[in-house]
Amino acid sequence: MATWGNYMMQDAMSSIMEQMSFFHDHTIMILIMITVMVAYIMTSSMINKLINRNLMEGQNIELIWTILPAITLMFIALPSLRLLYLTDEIYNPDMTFKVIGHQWYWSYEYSDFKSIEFDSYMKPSKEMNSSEFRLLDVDNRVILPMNSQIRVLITAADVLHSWAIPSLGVKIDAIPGRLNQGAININRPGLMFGQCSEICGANHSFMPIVVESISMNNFIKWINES
Ligand SMILES: [Cu+2]
Repeated sequence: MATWGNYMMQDAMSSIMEQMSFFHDHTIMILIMITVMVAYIMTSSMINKLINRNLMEGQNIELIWTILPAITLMFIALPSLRLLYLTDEIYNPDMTFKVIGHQWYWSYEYSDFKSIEFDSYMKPSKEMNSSEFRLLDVDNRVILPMNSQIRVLITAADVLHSWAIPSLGVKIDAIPGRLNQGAININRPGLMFGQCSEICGANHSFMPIVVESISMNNFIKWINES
């Protein structure tokens, strides 16, 4: 990753996250327009000498400045709701895998095939090679096939955790005694990094998540070999 890449979010790896980025940009554009307008009105009303101390009300202008913000809010609320429901939608999944949060590591189960189970711990800095990210890489990555609908079932064994991967637009709480569900559809091969996002104890910062998406053929090969 380039120097600037270290300061930025990973690019979207799923269409849901792509939509979230678009929505973010759309909302920021509206915010910029409002900020510019308010700044202009504030400076101009400080500078000019247009004063009328008999002015008590103006029905028309009041109607306009009540309705315009309401319409502006609709332009944010409607796409936001669309995105909310898209994120929540579970299509017919091709496969399911399970995530269990522990203090302080993740464990994964693939029980659709033979029952594959493994723990995923953060790699200690001493054992890293130069292509890996400190505090972010794990010993056992989650391997998933790309271009397929995947269901994630998430729970925790001890305390609250949260399985979060920004580039997939996924952040689902891992709650003891509860099973949460999420949907993933990764649209290209690569690595997705994430971290536990619920303060879960002393080593909360040291239970990262790495998802590796590969082609379906390679995924089947991986399943057969593990
Ligand atoms: Cu945690």
